[in-house]
Amino acid sequence: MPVSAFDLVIRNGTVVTATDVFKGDVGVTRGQIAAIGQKLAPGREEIDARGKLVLPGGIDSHTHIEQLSAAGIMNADTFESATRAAAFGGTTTVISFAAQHKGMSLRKVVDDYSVLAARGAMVDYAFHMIVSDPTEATLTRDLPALIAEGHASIKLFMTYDKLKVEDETLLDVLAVAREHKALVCVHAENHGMIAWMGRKLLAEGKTAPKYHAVSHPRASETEAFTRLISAAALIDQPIMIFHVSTAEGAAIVGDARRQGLKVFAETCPQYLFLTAADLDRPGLEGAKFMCSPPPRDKSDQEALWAALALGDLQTVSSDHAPYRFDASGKLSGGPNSTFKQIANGLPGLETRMPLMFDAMVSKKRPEFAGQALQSFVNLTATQPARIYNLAGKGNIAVGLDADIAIWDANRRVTLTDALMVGNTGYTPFAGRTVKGWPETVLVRGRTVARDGATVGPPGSGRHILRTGGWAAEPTGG
Ligand code: DUC
Ligand code: ZN
Ligand code: ZN
Repeated sequence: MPVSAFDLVIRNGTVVTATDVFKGDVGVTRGQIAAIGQKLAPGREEIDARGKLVLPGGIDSHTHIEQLSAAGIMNADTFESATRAAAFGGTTTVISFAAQHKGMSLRKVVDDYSVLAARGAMVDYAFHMIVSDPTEATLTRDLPALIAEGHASIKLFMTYDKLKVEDETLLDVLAVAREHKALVCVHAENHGMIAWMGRKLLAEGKTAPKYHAVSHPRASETEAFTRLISAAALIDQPIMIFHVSTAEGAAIVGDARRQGLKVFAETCPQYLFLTAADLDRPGLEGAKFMCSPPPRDKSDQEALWAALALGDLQTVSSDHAPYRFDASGKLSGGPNSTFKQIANGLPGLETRMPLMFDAMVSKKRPEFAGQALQSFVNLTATQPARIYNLAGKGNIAVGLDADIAIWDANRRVTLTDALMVGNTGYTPFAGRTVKGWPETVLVRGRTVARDGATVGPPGSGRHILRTGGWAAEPTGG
């Protein structure tokens, strides 16, 4: 019996990184990439990737999993079902939230989510800590200790009654993050404008889901971005602005970056593929497309694609926030719910990678001409790994974790509710046919999904601690 040089060899594929595309073999030993080259020695296991693309697994850096909303509605996914959806869709690492609500100890919140994830996750994971109750103990005891332990990012909300922080508190948290080296991610919308618009619309009897989009005026994004960036600049603290939805928002981020400010930003498939018109459906059907901020217009989609290509926006996450279209989720307020009573959020973990691949690689978005595959990898894996300090992740290189998705670039798949493997029961992207699908997905060299079947097992995901604080030097144009 010849001695196998590797545990696994992925042979004869076209390997894609954020910078290169080349034909070759990838050898994996003990979960890590041990060699990349031609005609590698045999592995104990071999995958024939001839005619296929060998890409880094996706990193979805903004997902809500097993999380209770501020309104008390549990989202539809457990760590098991959400990470099954991730694996199915080519994502091998997720960052979800340890969500503090008022009165909760942040330490206990992180401990509790860690237990849930350790039990259920079948891909690797990390947490952003949502801080909604920045008490003295949270700021001076729990946050410094938790950041030092590897939870190197904080999430703040500038809107939502029960979550929002006011300007002074925002600065308190930014200052703690600066001292202890954490990145601060922010849901930046102007609360007053949204609340005022909501009251006005309801008073006029405008209650349908489509008014959700009207109630989040474009200015609510631009005002909050500007205020947030000013606050972060005041104390020189890096920030990540979540889910940019408007052309103006993207422009504000771009301007800030050109001034040298440490501002990063993401957008999500719902802002690239949906518009506010999707919320305008009979009855409450439009609730399936309700997220905050809302999808905008075609011209915003174009501006967001341009901003991604320019590097003004550096990542595309799903903002997976799944609520079933029934009384346990979207319709918990009953059949006559107003848009204000409907949980905000969309499922997106399993469709993010295929939608982006289809648009960038198969349909050849012109912004990425000549660099489509590398740009796809960069936006969905390499940049999130860098920005969030996910060591060992986001690329195909010797010494990194063998988190790999083997794509069939020619496979056409129609997205349907029935195809989805998460717990939400629907996809807002139903009816679209995408070209390109991740057929085999590996986490640290272990197959977690193959040909549409996920194999897990739950609990096999590893917690990626980001010790050393936030010290990334991301690129991004
Ligand atoms: N909006 C949020 O603020 N969070 C989750 C999803 C959403 O739509
Ligand atoms: Zn948000
Ligand atoms: Zn979110």
